[in-house]
Amino acid sequence: MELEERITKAIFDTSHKYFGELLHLDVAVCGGGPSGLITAKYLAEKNLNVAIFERNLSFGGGIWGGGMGYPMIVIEKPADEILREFDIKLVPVEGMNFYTANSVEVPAKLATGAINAGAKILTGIFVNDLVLREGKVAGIVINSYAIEKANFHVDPLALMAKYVVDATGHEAYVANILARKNSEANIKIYGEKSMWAEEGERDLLDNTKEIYPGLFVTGMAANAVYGSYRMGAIFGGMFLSGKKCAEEILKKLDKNEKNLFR
Ligand code: 48F
Repeated sequence: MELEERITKAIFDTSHKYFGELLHLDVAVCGGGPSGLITAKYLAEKNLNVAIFERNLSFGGGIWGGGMGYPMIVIEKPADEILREFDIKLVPVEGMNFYTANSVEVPAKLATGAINAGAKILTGIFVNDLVLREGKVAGIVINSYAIEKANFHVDPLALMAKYVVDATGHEAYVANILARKNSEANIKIYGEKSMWAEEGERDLLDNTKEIYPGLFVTGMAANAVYGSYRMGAIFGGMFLSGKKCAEEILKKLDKNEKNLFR
């Protein structure tokens, strides 16, 4: 066999196995920004089959750009405790209750943490719809983002999941799809408000929840669903929201498993 053939075969064979492991996920996380990466890490470390689907070729969402391109983000307490678990350097800001961190170091280490915990990150994959079963979200519909962008009429593929997380940021893309295509779901999406950092951060944890059976929202998507404020380059709420989302899913999984053995 020529080297070229062997390269192609290695890629075909391993990708086939890789996608095979995604056919029935415990949790499908839509969007690889800060909230999605954190959610995935805390679920994967409990030995769950978790994958993140990110439309761009890189994970990290809105972190890379820092604040208006300056390479720093702000993290307030107590979210710094989460970043310490990922070994991210935090610089205290004199007289303030917060830290700065580097906008390249943060996504790189969050993704490393999620991958080391066992989560898979698929890039270039667009979540364009949901699979529904009897009043519950039961999976995601995915396509290559390159195909979506080219506007080719190419049918997508579907993967099943016990839970789906909308971590798509300001667009709340997945929740919007659920609301727009399924009137019987009776979901109202309010859309995010203009900036008010303190209020936005405060609302975020309350807004992080299961909005429809099988579908959780985290990060800016949660504030967009419930019409709360945006907060700009302060990220503590995103990390706390990601962790809360994982904890809520773990509670549900725990309850469901117990019901099974009753
Ligand atoms: O936007 P993003 O970083 O969302 P987040 O985790 O964090 C918000 C902060 O970055 C910032 C902020 C801080 O105060 O307000 O904006 O809530 O990450 C969302 C990711 O989801 C991807 C998108 O490319 C980005 O990387 N995404 C969006 N829609 C889809 C998607 C989709 N339909 N399929 C796959 N990925």
